[in-house]
Amino acid sequence: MLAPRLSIDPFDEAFLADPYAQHQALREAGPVVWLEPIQAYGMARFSEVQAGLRDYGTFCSGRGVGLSDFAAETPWRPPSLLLEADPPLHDRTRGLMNRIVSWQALKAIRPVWQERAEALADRLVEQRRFDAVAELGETYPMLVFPDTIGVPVEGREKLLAYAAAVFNAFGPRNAIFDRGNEQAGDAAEWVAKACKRENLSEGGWGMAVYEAADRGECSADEAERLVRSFLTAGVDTTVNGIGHMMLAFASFPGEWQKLRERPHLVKRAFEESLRWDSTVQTFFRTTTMAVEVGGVTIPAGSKVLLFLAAANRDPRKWEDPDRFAIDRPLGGHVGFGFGIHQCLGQMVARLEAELVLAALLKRVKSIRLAGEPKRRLNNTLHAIASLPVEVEPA
Ligand code: PQS
Repeated sequence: MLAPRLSIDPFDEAFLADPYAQHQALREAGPVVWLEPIQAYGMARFSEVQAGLRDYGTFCSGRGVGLSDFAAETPWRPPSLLLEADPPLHDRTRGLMNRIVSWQALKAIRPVWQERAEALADRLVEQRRFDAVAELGETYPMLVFPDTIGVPVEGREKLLAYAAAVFNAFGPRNAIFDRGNEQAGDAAEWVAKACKRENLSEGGWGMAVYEAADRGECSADEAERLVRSFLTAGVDTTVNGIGHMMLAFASFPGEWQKLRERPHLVKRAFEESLRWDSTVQTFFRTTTMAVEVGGVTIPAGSKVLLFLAAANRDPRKWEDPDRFAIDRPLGGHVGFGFGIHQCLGQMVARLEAELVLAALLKRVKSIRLAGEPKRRLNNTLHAIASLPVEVEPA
């Protein structure tokens, strides 16, 4: 059977501005669709997305997780040794990184991260009105994450523009990609320098990668590129994760009341906000062989776009999926992906969100939108440029 052919372009500006409006059409068309404008397959139902992520042998990452096929085109930057790698290479580098982003490492940073969350919450609640993206979503990760990696202070604000450009590069070479590159300016050079051993501080996670190289776990060149992974994936993702968590509470005020009564739901609230609005909207895989999905044969060497965010609102999986409900039964969303590539930084993201949310919860009686949220279009991330909120102190 052939896949239904759709004229939906998941990277045009209307789609990116409101992807949720079009996810239903993608899911309803079938388990696999052919997306004419990008000449690639797509899967938007939970069960097929999860199965595709599980089957890394058929749906590989080594040919890139963007639209560009590394077997046919030169990658936009040297491929990530994690994200854009398959086993066995992937498992070696991922094992090394897992030992750095460990439970013990997180336990060690928690007190300092908590102190910074409390201080920031004090200030914002005193202000009453603030931009939950510029003054919280961006400020908090920038207060904690770059120090933990150990990058220079001078110029570190470039991390945001760099990440935005990389995430754009997973899509087509559209106007959003060009704009992102322009705005990044010399950010890629700054990041390349920051990844070098001599520019990383002692005791940081960046230096820890080089220490793994000293023990023979990887080469020095690989270490440099693995530090780049921290710097690429670690900021813009949590910026928008925290941003959407705040948007969720501002949009569903009853959930804040619920959380005030049941503060043990803090961690679940963040998971639910990721399900409700997944920062990472999509990723591609490439088929290594012909594969049948729901009666449709996808030929070998095809790009397949996995709609993580659509899967996270698939009514086949979730009851009342458009509702943000912090006490919904745990369901195993795919906002952090699934399988061998599942987010390396998920514990970091969870810790940041938990500390921010807990700090606000102690101080805030209610949250409301104080203006129109503004979106920032990105080919991979669902991103917010500005989110004016007003809080009522407890
Ligand atoms: C890298 C790893 C992960 C890397 C979008 C992108 C990523 C989540 C959402 C990402 C980007 C880069 N993660 O290893 O360089």
